[in-house]
Amino acid sequence: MQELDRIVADAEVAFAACATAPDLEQAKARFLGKAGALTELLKGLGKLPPEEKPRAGAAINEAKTRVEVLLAGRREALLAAELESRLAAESIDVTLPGRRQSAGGLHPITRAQAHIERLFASMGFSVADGPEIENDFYNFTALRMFPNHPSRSMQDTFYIAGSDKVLRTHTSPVQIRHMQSHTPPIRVICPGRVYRVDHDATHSPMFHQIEGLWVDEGISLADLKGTITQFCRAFFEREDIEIRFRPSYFPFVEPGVEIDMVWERKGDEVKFLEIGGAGVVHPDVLRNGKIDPERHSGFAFGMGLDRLAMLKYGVNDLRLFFENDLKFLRQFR
Ligand code: 2NL
Repeated sequence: MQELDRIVADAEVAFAACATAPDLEQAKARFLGKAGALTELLKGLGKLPPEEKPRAGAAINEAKTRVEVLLAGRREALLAAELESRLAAESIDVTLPGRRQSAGGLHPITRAQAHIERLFASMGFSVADGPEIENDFYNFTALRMFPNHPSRSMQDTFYIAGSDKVLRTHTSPVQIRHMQSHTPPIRVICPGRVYRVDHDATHSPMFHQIEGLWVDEGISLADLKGTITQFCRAFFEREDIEIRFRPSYFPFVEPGVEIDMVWERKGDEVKFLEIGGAGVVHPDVLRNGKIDPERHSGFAFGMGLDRLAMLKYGVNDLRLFFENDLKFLRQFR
């Protein structure tokens, strides 16, 4: 039975040489597998004389048990070693400083818009919004911009091919929709994104507009002047601000005006800045909004929100607002 002792000793050496679990399963096959050394011996029992069979069989089985014990011991040792090395590799250095969560903030355009909404709300205006993808009627026709109007050209407006859809070029369509679904008195402002084919230092293909509309009995340009003056003084936090109207033309108003604001006074010299346009809503535009122009009148105005934000925060390039440079944006938190 020296042969059995040798097999057990061989198994011990072979198992010890295995560095991984798959290696160990391979080595196991050499001793306990179908063609393994001990299995072969058991198969050979039949050839022995009957009186030797019980003792030889018992001896082989005892050797088999010893090999199985060795195998189990090695399996456990390999598992423990693997766990050990994973613990070492995946350990966490609890002395490292934490990753700081940076605080977000509102975009300056968003802040200016919220401020403007608040100021107009204090004068009784509500806020309305509507689709940025508009149809031809609401964006142009309802505002008396007839088919030959220059701003309807492909060079000026983004069209959606094969449809009557356009990216709205102003927020006026929101006001047409608002008039259709409300009855006077109407006091509403419509801030939002608008789109025109234009791109340079002072124009972006997407920019922001804020329009306002007040319709009631007997509303005139005098009400417009008071409203815009109050707004400018509150928004720029300067009580010395005055505004003036210059005659101008927009198809959706009659009469129409440009609004200038006093920005600087040097002795007798006064420096004005243009901040938007306005006028008395054209009777046909009121009709398109299902409002009777014989009974009601109103004013409307439009201002560039980006430009108002540039003036308020002292920003000299419109593009800075849309580049998402955190060094710029953080200054407004
Ligand atoms: C500008 C000029 C303006 C309006 C916008 C308006 C809207 C309706 C009816 C009548 Cl629904 N008018 N809006 C009127 C005059 C001028 O904007 O320079 N905006 C930046």
